Amino acid sequence: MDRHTTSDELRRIADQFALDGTVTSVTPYGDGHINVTYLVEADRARYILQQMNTTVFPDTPNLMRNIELVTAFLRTQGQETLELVPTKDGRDWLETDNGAYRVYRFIEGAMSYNLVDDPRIFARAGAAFGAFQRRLADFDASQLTETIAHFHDTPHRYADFRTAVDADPLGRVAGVRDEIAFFDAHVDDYAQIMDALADGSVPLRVTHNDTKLNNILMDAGSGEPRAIIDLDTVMPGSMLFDFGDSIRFGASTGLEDEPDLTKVHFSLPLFRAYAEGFLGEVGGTATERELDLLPVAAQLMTLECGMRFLGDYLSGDVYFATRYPEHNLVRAHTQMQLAREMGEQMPQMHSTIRSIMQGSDGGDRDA
Ligand code: ADP
Ligand code: GN1
Ligand code: MG
Repeated sequence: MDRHTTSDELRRIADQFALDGTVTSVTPYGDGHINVTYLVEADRARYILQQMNTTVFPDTPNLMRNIELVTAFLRTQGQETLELVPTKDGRDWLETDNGAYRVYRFIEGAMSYNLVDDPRIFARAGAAFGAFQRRLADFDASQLTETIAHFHDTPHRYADFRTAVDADPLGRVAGVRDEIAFFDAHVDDYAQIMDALADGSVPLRVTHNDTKLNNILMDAGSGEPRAIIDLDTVMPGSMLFDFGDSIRFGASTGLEDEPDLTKVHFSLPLFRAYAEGFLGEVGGTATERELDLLPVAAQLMTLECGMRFLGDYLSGDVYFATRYPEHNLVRAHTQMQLAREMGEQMPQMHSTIRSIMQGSDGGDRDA
């Protein structure tokens, strides 16, 4: 994909969408790792223009169909959500020699976080992702295409990681032997969620699958959640993926790419806050096995993301957007540190979930 589209080209691309008013500027925007995102300012409204990552999501028609279906469904429930702006000739997206583009209305008056230290904010994120999943419980999952196969299949991710280690195209393996050994040492843990899905003790639900904190927009005034964004990976999955991935990113005292590991720690108070918010929405429908695996899921999603970052570093940074050569390695290090600390605090995480389910927070469970 082309990350160097000129601003004239971008204006021409934006001009092909049915925008309100004339385009005045197009500038890079946001912290996403996958799509190339721009803010489009027109004289009467603002928009998000995205060059979709067609390497990561090769089936654009079905990806866009998923997004249409899910956003239409959420809208009927009165939930604010992404709103696609069609091209002037009425299409959902634009195919150019340079790639595939789409436009969303800019959700005004909202903000997102890459880091929180206030548990109350994180609890709201938990409630919002929980509510998202609860709402989609009534959505017919058979309509959805799986946009990326094996997305949170951790044993499959580990096999991909080992393939990257064996290929070692840049000779980077020699510098990260300890990191590789760390992910190898956890090999017996990786199948826990997939096994539970296979034996039916964990049900398949419609899940978001990319629940990091910056994929939720909060109202800039009230601080209340407004909309869940980045709907590219909404597909059948486990509640454990959504819970675990949120904890991975948000229950940390440091940024995902913080190079100073003394700043990066797993925070049990943030874990508790998120779990209270999330289980307040979905605790009543969770199976015993799901509740039991929530702490494990936090660690597994962290290990999985860590090995994806390290694998991408070894492969030459072809998947995640990076700003400097060691960026994926720095990200892998934060995930390793968090996964290690989660392992140490596993008993405390379990007792936190138990106490939430016994208290009023998830109390609709027995109702
Ligand atoms: P990626 O898949 O690369 O993560 P996202 O869809 O998450 O891309 O978009 C990247 C960023 O752009 C988001 O984190 C958010 O800050 C911003 N963004 C995306 N869509 C909107 C929107 N409709 N309104 C306002 N901001 C948005
Ligand atoms: C990517 O698209 P974005 O930046 O929200 C990735 C997630 C990772 C995350 C790590 C489609 O999310 O799976 O957990 O980076 N998305 C995809 O920050 O691979
Ligand atoms: Mg995103």
